[in-house]
Amino acid sequence: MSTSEETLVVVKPDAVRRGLVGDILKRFEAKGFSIVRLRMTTMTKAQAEEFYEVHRGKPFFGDLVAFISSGPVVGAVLSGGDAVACVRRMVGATKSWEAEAGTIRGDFGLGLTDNVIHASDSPDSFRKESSTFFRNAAG
Ligand code: FUP
Repeated sequence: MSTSEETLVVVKPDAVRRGLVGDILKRFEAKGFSIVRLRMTTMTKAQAEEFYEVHRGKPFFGDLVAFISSGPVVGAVLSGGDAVACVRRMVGATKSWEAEAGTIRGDFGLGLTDNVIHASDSPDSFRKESSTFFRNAAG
């Protein structure tokens, strides 16, 4: 039996612009995860910098922050068995062109910074990222 836990996914601006929100979230529901929190928002630059804090100082940090705050994103907290690891497997490899067919990045994108979706990589990241993402959100 897997232990129930929560994780955060953020459908990135490239995927929102392309009208893929429904197709992407549907996969998590079909798998058996429950969407327990949902928010569409455009991140401020400061919020984006905090969200990607672990990457501060890396050469791609500026482009990453500019991209994630370039338009609306949809964040969802997913709840279910082994959510962090299972959702990461469903999302696929960071470089979308290398991601396996059947994964979200493998099926919907070709980018690196613009790689369709973000998913927390640990329970600790989930706590930090969701607190940043949902700050000042109603509900
Ligand atoms: P992932 O956990 O799969 O999202 O991947 P990483 O934590 O390694 O990367 C975080 C974000 O930085 C991703 F959106 C991809 C992006 N990135 C770049 O834009 N350039 C790089 O060289 C590495 C990562």
